[in-house]
Amino acid sequence: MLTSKLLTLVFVVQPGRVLLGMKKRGFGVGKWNGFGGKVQPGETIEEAARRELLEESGLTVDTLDKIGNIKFEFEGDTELMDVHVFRADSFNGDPTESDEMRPRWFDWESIPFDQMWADDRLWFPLMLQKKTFLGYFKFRGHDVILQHKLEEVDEL
Ligand code: 6U4
Repeated sequence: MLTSKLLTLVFVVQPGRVLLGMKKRGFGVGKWNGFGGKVQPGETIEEAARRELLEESGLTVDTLDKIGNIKFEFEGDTELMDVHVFRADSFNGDPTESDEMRPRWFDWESIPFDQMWADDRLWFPLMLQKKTFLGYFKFRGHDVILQHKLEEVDEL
């Protein structure tokens, strides 16, 4: 039976640029990614998203928009990752390096997809255009996508 683990992923987006963090340790180390992590007991998913964003980037946001939900399956693993993706279009504070992440702005034209999770290049265009989406990706290891589904939806 497949069980699932709730996670968050937040992108701070400004006209023409997006903030990514270089993951310094843990799952996805060495990749540029959004900010996020596991939802803790007693937290809502949005509270978890705000907490992880602050812990990892030093930023707070007034509004977080739900933009996507992606389920990841890893071959041989019975636990799905149920990742709730958010977008923030304004923020407070200065991006600050943490133990876990080194933040950096990237222009939309130079997003480092080669150093990101392989699924990101498929759904980033939707996220940057503020289109909401549902996705499913099945991975072999951390680099090969065996199967995937991606659809735009009216609301999440
Ligand atoms: P802690 O508890 O901090 O040691 P860690 O193992 O570092 O946990 P965590 O909690 O940072 O992992 O969560 C992993 C993060 O990676 C979440 O924000 C979700 C995100 N993520 C996982 N698979 C992804 C994928 N294929 N594409 C992507 N983000 C992914 O863009």
